[in-house]
Amino acid sequence: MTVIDELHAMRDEALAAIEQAGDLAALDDVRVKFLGKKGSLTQILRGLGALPADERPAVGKVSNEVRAALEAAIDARNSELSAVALDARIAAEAVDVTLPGRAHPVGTRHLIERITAEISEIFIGLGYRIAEGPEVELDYYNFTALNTPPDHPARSLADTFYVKDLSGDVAAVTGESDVLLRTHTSPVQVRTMEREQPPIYVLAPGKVYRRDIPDPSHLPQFTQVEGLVVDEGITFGDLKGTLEHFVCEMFGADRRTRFRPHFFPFTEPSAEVDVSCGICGGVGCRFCKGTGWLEILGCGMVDPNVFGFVGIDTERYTGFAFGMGVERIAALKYNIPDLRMLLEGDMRFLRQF
Ligand code: 2NM
Repeated sequence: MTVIDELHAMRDEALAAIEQAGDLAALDDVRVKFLGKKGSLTQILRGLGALPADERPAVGKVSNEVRAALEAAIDARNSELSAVALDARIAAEAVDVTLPGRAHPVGTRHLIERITAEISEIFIGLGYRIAEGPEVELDYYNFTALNTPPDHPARSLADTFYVKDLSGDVAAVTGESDVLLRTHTSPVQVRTMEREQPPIYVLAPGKVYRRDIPDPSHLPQFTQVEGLVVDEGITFGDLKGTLEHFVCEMFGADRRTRFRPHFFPFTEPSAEVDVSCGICGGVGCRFCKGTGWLEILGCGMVDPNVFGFVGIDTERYTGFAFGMGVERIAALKYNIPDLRMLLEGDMRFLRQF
């Protein structure tokens, strides 16, 4: 077998191996095996020196042709295998745009927050400002300045959370304390009247605390909105018109109101306000316990004694005030049978609103 025959045999073997290389690594092995420094071509050409000089050019020419043919075949196969590798990578990394997306649950404000804001908006529309104050209050602002005498039952340990001083002060030893969790937001209004001269039109929304055992109609912590107006010539008629407007905005223009005489230490005269039952329209049903009416708030003309504590001139000014429990308003508006459901955080319940 001549050297040229050897070259041709090697070329055919190499072309077959190139064709069979299954991936880029195998193809490179083939290249090294046939064209590398110690590869087949080099081995064959090592015998070149033994040939007669006149045969060498022909062998050199065939050798170059074989190298060129193999390099071309390797390049071509390289392109094919690269394309296959790229296809495989694209397939592996592909994003399936038909897959359903992952839902990101969006939170909402709690029902009580939203109703508090709704009530606030109604009074802001009438020109009121929002006022805030501390939830841990002094007895003076929560009771004394609100004309609530020292022996009033609301002041008892059974009704009010008193804050104990743990520093070892006398108050801690005797159990008496002049610091408490506010039982209504009225102290915010007292602080406002202490600070500002009339005209005063303020709304005080916020958390309040009472020592009640939770049941369907009581919570030891709840949300109140109270309002206060002090100006020249304010009458009970202004109070009625204001609250009737509020009820229409909050519950609907078809609802009626009634004012029943009541007693509060801080207002005189005082009243409780009912709204006609939204279930039966006022004829009486289970929801309104047969009365046709639902109690929604308390109100009255600010007692002159309260003005005395804060230094407002009772000869020049009169005022009215009112207060309501937001959880109770929510329960009436949405027929919620038990106020505790508003605090339990059961999303199946809360998501309805
Ligand atoms: C109510 C009912 C009646 C009230 C009174 C005052 C203040 F500070 F002017 F004396 N603030 N809030 C008031 C009056 C609150 O809640 C049922």
